[in-house]
Amino acid sequence: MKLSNILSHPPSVLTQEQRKFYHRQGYLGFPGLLGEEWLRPLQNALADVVEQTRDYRQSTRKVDIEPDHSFENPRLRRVAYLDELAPVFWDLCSESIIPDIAADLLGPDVRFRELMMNFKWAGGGAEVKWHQDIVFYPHTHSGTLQFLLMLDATGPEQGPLQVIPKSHRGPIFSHYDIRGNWTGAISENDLGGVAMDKAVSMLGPPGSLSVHHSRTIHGSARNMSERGRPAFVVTYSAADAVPYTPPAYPSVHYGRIVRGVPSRFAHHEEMVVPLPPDWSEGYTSIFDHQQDEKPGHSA
Ligand SMILES: O=C(O)CCC(=O)C(=O)O
Repeated sequence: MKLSNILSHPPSVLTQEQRKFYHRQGYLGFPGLLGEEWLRPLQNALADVVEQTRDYRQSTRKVDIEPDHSFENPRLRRVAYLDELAPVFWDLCSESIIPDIAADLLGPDVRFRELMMNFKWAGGGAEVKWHQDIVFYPHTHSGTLQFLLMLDATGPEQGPLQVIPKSHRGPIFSHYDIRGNWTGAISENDLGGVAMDKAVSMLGPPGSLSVHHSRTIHGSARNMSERGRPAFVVTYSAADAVPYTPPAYPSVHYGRIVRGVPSRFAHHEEMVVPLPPDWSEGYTSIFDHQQDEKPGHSA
């Protein structure tokens, strides 16, 4: 759906000004948006997941562990397919205000893509290098977006999500190295032309939510603080944005309509998008792919 059509639908939860800000800047922040009625059950369900994975010795299709993960000191990097693991996780994706915001930004018909948790533990939780999501899951147009919901308070020293305003209007970068290996990150060279000094950190109390456009450059530094930075990562697409590569995390809810109705048309936007590797046989996580790269987060 074209932007003018999106904006002509009355919003359900955002102001028209917020919608315009998102489309101009490529992101929006909602400090402290979700309250205890959501956070408490989410925390409990997540604690169960951590308990059940204490004895993991290696990463699996669903659970990506840090190298020093142990029973006594669990350090998960990411748990994917979360929407399958407890009803409250799927409720968050389908019944909360989050899909309402997605519908205000993408148009009324919205598909769910995936839900995962990036833990970013205290004392060194992994960096996410600068990247653009569209390269991980290209669609016929760029109407996909990613939310981060902060389970705990997030300050500047915890490796918060950072976004580069207006970068969704710039180039789509390769995310491959010069030898043609997938890195899942934008090269230092390409970042040289980006306004990295304009990076905005998404901070706030527990329940803070951010959303960014599929072309927005974003990343986050290692968490060297003494407090973790657990973030739920939820992605959606407009129903008329049709994916043409296999999903990294094909959960049972992948592609489900969460607002509105299925589209009878595909909307195409002219853009050149590097194709990601074929992940139909399995995917671990962005952290795993970015591991081999030199440290990259300097904003
Ligand atoms: O957890 C973060 O800080 C960034 C999340 C992200 O961009 C991703 O997982 O693709």
